[in-house]
Amino acid sequence: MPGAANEEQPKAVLTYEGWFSLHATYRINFQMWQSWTVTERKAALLEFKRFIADLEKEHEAHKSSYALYNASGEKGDLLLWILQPTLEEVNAVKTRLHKLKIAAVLEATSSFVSVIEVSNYMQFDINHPRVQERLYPKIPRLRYMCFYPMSKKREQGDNWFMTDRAERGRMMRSHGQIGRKYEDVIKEFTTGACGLDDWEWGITLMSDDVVQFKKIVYEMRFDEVSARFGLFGSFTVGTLLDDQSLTALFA
Ligand code: 76R
Repeated sequence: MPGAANEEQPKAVLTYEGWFSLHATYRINFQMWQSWTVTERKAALLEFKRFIADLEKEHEAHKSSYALYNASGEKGDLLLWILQPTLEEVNAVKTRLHKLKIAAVLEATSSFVSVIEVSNYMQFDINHPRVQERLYPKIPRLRYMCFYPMSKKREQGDNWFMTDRAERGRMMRSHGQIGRKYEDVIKEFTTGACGLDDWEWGITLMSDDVVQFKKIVYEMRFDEVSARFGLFGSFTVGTLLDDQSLTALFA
């Protein structure tokens, strides 16, 4: 019986799931874009902005959320993060995007499907506003966003999933202590992807100071849970796209 006091604690920690998530990057084929007539470009950009405005309306009403960033480097040009109550709705947003005129110049360069996750290594009340805010976040409009998928090692000697529950709790406490030092400068979101995508978690960081991403990730590399068990995928960083910078990008 789960929760029976005299039973051994289950190995898997209880997790709470919130909104479903898609992180996707797209490369813009500017050659093709510029081969379109001014009228075609105007119509396509207007239609894209209407799509964004609809996401914005739902975000404002706190029914779902999203973020749109200009990806740095050659991993893509657009970094889109979609949060919706169901996977069907995440798919619907993606499909709607694919059917826009502008999609003809977009090439998907990465995608990560997951679900917002809060794990109760530390005891908390699920109804606490802070927990609800983590499960159903209104993504802040901060200048920079960083996303990366990660897993935890399953090797002889260093296997996170074979590690004693109390030991994992101790390491997560230390992890949380480092994380909380950045509370004022970084907003962090954890999404779980076991059974959904190729890594176990997705980490999304947002800040008005891009250097803070480097600081937190570097500092955590020295902390036991990341140092011993962390396996990291591809990092993507980007700058906020608002109406003005979106217009400039497609100018
Ligand atoms: O309350 C607590 O003490 C801990 C709360 C907490 C959990 C359970 C927490 C806090 N995290 C948790 C879980 Mn986290 N986190 C990461 C990364 O780059 C790296 O080395 C690691 C990537 C960052 C930057 C980060 C930041 N965290 C997790 C999990 C799931 C673990 C599991 O279930 O096994 C992962 C993979 C993960 C990774 N974490 C925080 C932060 C920050 C900034 C905090 C404090 C946030 C806050 O309390 O508001």
